[in-house]
Amino acid sequence: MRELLGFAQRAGVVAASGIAIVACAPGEAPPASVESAPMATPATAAPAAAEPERWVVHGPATTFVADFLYDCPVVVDNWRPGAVALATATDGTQIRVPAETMFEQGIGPMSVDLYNECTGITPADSSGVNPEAAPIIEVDADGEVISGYIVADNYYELYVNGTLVSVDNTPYTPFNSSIVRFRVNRPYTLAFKLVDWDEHMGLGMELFPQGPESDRMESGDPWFLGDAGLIVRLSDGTVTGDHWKAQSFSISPLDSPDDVIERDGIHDTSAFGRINRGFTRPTCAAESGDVTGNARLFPELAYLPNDCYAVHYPIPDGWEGPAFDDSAWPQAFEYLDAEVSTPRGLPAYFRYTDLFEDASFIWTSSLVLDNLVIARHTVE
Ligand SMILES: [Ca+2]
Ligand SMILES: [Ca+2]
Ligand SMILES: [Ca+2]
Repeated sequence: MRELLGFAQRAGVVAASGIAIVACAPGEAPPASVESAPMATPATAAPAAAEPERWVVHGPATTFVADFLYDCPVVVDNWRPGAVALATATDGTQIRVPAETMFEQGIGPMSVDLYNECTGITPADSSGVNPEAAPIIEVDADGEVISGYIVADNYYELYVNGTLVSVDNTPYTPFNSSIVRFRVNRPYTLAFKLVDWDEHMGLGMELFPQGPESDRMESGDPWFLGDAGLIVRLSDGTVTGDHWKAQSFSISPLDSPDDVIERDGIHDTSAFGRINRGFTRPTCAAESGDVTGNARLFPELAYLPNDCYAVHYPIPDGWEGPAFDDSAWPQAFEYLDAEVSTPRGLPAYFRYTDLFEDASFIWTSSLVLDNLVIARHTVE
């Protein structure tokens, strides 16, 4: 992840004007279909056909369902729209990108803030943090109360033994962090749905600040490959690490769908190696001299399609529950703090590293290309 300095003024203006709620890409009709857009579920989108092993999408999704899901009420340095779109796969299946989320459906419980610039909850350090600020979500009435802290780039939903316990209240940016409490008996299974959000919808790329309001003109990058990460520590000592399972269900941007192969239950991009932010971008996402990008907030820029691919997989039923068999899934990969962000870029974590003692950031083998990930761990 990187910061979006200079974005604040523009974002504030747009939000205050109310225009952004119905803003469209140049030449695009207003989103009259927003209310009636089908909640396409890959697992059920093609009931008459055999379940496809994968869906391939070529180019960005251009059918927008929502221009932004979250409107920060104050001006912050790093606010992004959190749009949702429908991508059409080569077999005609429509896939909601970057993901179907409980946030979009308005289903909670919404997360309680550890750090959130939009709500003004920004303790200077962990001494100002009260884990009891979070209500106790009942999984088992006679269980043990567990509290904990979560940082996810960009979005998470947490299930405990199949019960939805916390929904990230900020789907894209600014980068926030959360407090969670729940009551449960052991063993219990933690299951996270994780989304690395994007602005080239469905292609896993961000739009870095462009245009006269940006103070980062020189580093503005209309095809920035967004990266991800999850770190969790619970009061019973449970921490994220490579003993967790993590499987990817949406992989982009790719020069070819053949860059992903299915191997022993893994949606495998290991030919690229372990990928962090140092990843050399695919040719399809290479920077060019042209000003391009999804200019939804910068209509002076052209919206140009590109030649990248995305590969999507259906999320299996029951993924959130304790009975789900994740034995064939790959182990999670650990990432160093410095591979994920910086103290300046992610105060939601770096101010409170003592609350995450012994925990590591995790993701799949690709911190960059894997944009919809399920991570699971059972606490015995
Ligand atoms: Ca978030
Ligand atoms: Ca991200
Ligand atoms: Ca990404």
